[in-house]
Amino acid sequence: MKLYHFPLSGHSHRAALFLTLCGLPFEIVPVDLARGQQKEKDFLALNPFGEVPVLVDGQHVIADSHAILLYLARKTGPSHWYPEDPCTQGEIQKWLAVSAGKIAYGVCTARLITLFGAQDDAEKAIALAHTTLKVIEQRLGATDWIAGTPAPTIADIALYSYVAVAPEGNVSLIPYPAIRHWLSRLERLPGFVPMPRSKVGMSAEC
Ligand SMILES: N[C@@H](CCC(=O)N[C@@H](CS)C(=O)NCC(=O)O)C(=O)O
Repeated sequence: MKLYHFPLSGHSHRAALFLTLCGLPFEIVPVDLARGQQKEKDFLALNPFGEVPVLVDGQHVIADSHAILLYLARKTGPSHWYPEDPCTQGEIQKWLAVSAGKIAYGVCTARLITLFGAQDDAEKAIALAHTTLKVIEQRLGATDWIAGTPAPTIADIALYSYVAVAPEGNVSLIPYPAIRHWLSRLERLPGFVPMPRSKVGMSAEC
């Protein structure tokens, strides 16, 4: 399998993290977002939206980080990553939607501003980040894994990357002890690979 990837992208990281946690061999194909490689013809043929990550598995091309998580979870067969029962699947889908929405427009956008100088409303992104983290904190105060399962699911993987680097976007994790414990639990899983850290936002201070 080939993973088209940009190292500072949390969307790319969640796909790479899941591949390594599953012990699946893959080759990284770097896509230089700063150079606009994602908008070149060859890449657009893989993903017309011009975004990483994209997974290529033989004839199959899967764009979108959440689609990749689901594809890999189904490809590797039944497991704790995506349990069969409909209630858990519904719960997982709910958190994948949080990842694609509130996490993308909250913690992720706040970091895009500090790290890449994105023209966006930092105050609004940071406010959404905290509203979202408060809900996640409450949930993780009651269960080890976000979908309420005894073992991690792809919903935990989807949420991990941008939450882990939230301080880079000036979103402190100090008020969220349950989230910090959950991050540590994920980081102890065999095959874990870290999200690259950058000295921006609050992370510049430590
Ligand atoms: N829905 C997509 C979003 C992916 C995304 O936003 N990728 C960003 C990097 S983090 C990207 O490739 N941006 C390049 C651009 O917009 O030009 C997913 O979940 O994979």
